[in-house]
Amino acid sequence: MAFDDLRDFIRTLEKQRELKRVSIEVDPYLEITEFADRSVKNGGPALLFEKPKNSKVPLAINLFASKRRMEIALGVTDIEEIAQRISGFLQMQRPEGFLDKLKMLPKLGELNSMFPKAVSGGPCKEIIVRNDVSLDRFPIMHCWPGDAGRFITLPMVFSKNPETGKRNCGMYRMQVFDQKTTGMHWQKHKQGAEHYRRRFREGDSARMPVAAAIGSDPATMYSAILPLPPDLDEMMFAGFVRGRPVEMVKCETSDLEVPANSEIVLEGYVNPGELRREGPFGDHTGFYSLDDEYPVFHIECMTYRKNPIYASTIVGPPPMEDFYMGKAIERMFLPLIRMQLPEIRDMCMPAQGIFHNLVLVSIRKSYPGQARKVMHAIWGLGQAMFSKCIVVVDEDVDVQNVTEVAWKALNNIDPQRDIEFVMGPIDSLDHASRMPNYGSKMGVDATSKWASEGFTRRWPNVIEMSPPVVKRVDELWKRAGLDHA
Ligand SMILES: Cc1cc2nc3c(=O)[nH]c(=O)nc-3n(C[C@H](O)[C@H](O)[C@H](O)COP(=O)(O)O)c2cc1C
Ligand SMILES: [Mn+2]
Repeated sequence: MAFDDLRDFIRTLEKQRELKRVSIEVDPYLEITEFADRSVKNGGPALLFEKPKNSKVPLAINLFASKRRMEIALGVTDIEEIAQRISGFLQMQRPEGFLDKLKMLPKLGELNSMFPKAVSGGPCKEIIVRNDVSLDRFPIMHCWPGDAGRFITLPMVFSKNPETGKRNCGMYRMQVFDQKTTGMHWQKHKQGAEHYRRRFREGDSARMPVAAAIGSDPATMYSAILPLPPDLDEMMFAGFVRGRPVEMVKCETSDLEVPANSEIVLEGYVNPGELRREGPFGDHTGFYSLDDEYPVFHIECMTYRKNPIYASTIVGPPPMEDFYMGKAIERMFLPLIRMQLPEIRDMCMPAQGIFHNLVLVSIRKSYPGQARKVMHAIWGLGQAMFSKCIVVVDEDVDVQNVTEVAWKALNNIDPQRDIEFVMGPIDSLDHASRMPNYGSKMGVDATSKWASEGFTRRWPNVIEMSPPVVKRVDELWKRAGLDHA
């Protein structure tokens, strides 16, 4: 079951009591943030603001802001199902006989749904505006008091690799400078920035076409945040997840393509070398990220649906919607990581660590120094390079239980021996690193230490009651009348 578009998703959420309409007027200047923040922190529903102040366009927020809504968004009862489907592909073997081949058919069908389908038109073309482009039509939020202005926070930003022609889609916030100009906050390490750099380096001074689509079916929207390898099309991943190809339609002003079911599409370009101050912005970290220079996005054409719905999110002190989006990434990408690092049992990025500030990893240790090898491998793996503190524990530790990790890890370390610092790339949002984008990271080997690792003392066991006694006391407990105490 794949959603047709954002509206279809909203209808389903509403039916399942996961979305509430707000029919009173609420201001996109700060007020919607306060609503959304309270709702996500209280385990509340997604919100559809029908009357954002100064706009005729309704605004949807917190669409992905719970475990349950992430599952609905991706059409599963548990995110692990997607992880298992990915594993299934990775373990696919040459079919041996007819039966094997038959069994593979559904898989081939799944493969088929991965490839985006080019269509010649679609809902996002219902209204085409070229001459009086104005972002003022949309209820773009001013999220936090110290923000530099209004920001589009949930866009799917499309660009093409100038060398390979491959498409990329990333979610990069866009600060509104005026009615037809925004910032383009693709950070240094992201694919949009790479496309931009490549053009610039080659001395190509021509405009670089960019399109931002806002609001689509949820799997497609979600794919924009996935840390996929460069040149791997997010639209393929979206098609795989939803089990139905993403329909793509050509832009009016460039040869970029966008999801045909988008609510709103902003078409335009960035000029190589043209930068402008962007930020500050109340960010994922829960702090305001500092202002910095980013490219400028010039909008030439807007296309949108009749009665469009504007999709938005806020980030800020955790847990926010982005935590639930990030948690699903953690679950879906585990099998991929385990392909390279099969010793990894589980991984957890707790909310307080804002994705990558704290990565807890459990491993099955088979040789000396393996915990350190795992840290370095993670630091070398795409956006996992941003992992600021990696704590590696033995496989008996449940990394989803942060209390257990703290207890066992803190007992297991000799800090000077077991903590390792490395220098390398740092997330652009990190405000503590000595320089922007460059600084230190910490790995903690909290596994039990072996003689082959130079540990000459004996290693103690964790205390556990013997099972027969536990069983006996289960009974005695009741007899002692303590059940109701
Ligand atoms: C709500 C939200 C907002 C985001 N804003 C930005 C942003 O402004 N700049 C950025 O570089 N990454 C941002 N990200 C993270 C990227 O979307 C993410 O790193 C993605 O994998 C980048 O895709 P790419 O590898 O194709 O560049 C945001 C993520 C979320 C969930
Ligand atoms: Mn990408």
